[in-house]
Amino acid sequence: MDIEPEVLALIQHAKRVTILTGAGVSAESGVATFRAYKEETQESLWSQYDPQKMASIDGFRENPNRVWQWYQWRRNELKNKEPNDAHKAIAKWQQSKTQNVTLITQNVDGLHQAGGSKDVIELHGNIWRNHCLQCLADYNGDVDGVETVIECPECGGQIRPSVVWFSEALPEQAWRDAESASYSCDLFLSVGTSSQVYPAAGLAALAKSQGATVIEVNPEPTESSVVDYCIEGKAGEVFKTLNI
Ligand code: BV8
Ligand code: ZN
Repeated sequence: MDIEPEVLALIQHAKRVTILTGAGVSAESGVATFRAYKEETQESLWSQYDPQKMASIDGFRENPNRVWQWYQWRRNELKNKEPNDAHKAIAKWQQSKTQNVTLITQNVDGLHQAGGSKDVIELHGNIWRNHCLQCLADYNGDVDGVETVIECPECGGQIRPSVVWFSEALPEQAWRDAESASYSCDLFLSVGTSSQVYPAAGLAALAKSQGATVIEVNPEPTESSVVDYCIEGKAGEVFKTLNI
């Protein structure tokens, strides 16, 4: 795949790079994305389940065990998944001495960390962590194979996955860090996201508003109106070509 020289130059000469990743960056690791990706007629995760039921506080309150089991299924799906070339290339880029690179992810799979990234701004939490819905205490017990909601040892409440559900606020510190990284970059790279979920999808517009160039990496351009350039390709292949 070839990348236009002008785009390549923008990426190589940027001083402060902010990267926002979505489910597409894990697609080449074999992880289902949330919305069907036409070319691969990949089974879309959400199409099997109603997201408002599964990834929402109302869904959990209505049927805690069903939501808990969906997350246990997803954790099982993730167990044998490895970071791909995109995760590894981004981790290497973050070590750059000449460019300041900040990584923000909407993903909850932990594959950026597995690929070597140290500082990851996790806007939507992390599927490998759990906490109590009622008293918010972290729960560090082993949940492998546990099929029903665990009772909180601190308060008797319900243990839930530490991900951000629809209509829940994003973690304050993560959102502040993501906003400031978007306000202060000269290049905003949106990788493998359909840019449909807010407020994460609004970060590119924040970056654009202060003069950053917005580049998207996606096999199919999204409707995002703030994108300056789209590198049409799979994240792993694009980052391999970029060789940064
Ligand atoms: C909040 C964690 C308020 C859980 C997730 C109407 C209009 C605007 C907004 C709203 C609205 N109604 C409601 C809202 C708000 C809502 C929202 O945005 N809804 C959307 C659907 C309209 N947002 C919220 O509820 C957020 N909270 O607003 O709170 C508030 C404020 C203060 C106080 C209290 C409350 C919370 C949103 C977080 C939800 N949690 N995940 C879990 O994972 O189970 S979201 C979920 O979607 C994932 O995190 C995922 O990352 C995220 C976004 O999806 P993408 O990552 O983009 O994935 P997708 O499949 O869509 O796209 C993949 C892309 O990759 C595609 O473009 C594809 O082409 C591409 N691709 C495929 N293969 C490759 C590739 N790209 C590169 N390489 C490849 N190989
Ligand atoms: Zn508790």
